[in-house]
Amino acid sequence: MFEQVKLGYAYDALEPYIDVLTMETHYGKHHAAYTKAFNEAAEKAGVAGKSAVEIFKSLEFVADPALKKALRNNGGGYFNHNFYFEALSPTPQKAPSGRLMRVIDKKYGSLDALKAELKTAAVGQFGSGWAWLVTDEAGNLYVTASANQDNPYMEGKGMIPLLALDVWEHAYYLKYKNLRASYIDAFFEVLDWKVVEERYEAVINK
Ligand code: MN3
Repeated sequence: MFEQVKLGYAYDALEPYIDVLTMETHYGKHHAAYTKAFNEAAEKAGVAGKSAVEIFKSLEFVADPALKKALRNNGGGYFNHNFYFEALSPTPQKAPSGRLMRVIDKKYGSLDALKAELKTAAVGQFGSGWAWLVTDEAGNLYVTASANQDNPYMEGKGMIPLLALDVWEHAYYLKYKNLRASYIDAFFEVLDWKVVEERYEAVINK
């Protein structure tokens, strides 16, 4: 049974950066609906005992196109939102502190430069989708973007997500209207780099 991550904060705790109505709708409606539909599709496909990541990596073996689409869209919607919401915090650590910070400095020059690259990817994602900071198993970082609810596991390139930035209009339209870039700036105000760093450590220490 796939379940939404329990939020470690109240719906209004990310104000003024992410407003309470967006949180109620995004987590309480959109994410809840993806999770419900993913559970139904996983049950139907006989893969309910697998992890979401295992399901994403074996989507090509699902023969029924409608079922494959349901697993992809709702599974991505389930997983990506868990990944997104659990990295937000009203009291975020504003930068990584250990090896991740050193790798960012080396590759991008500074954390601000990495954030600028993520913002460019997020603003440039045409239509609905996500921007990502990903790593390969060796710890090399890359910035990517995906359409719809796709995620790096579905691309089969061995990339492991570290940070997910939701740029569907439902993530920002109630407060920021058409100003996606303003929402992205606000996202970084509540992004907890401690969580991102823990994910990185889990990959490189495996
Ligand atoms: Mn969303």
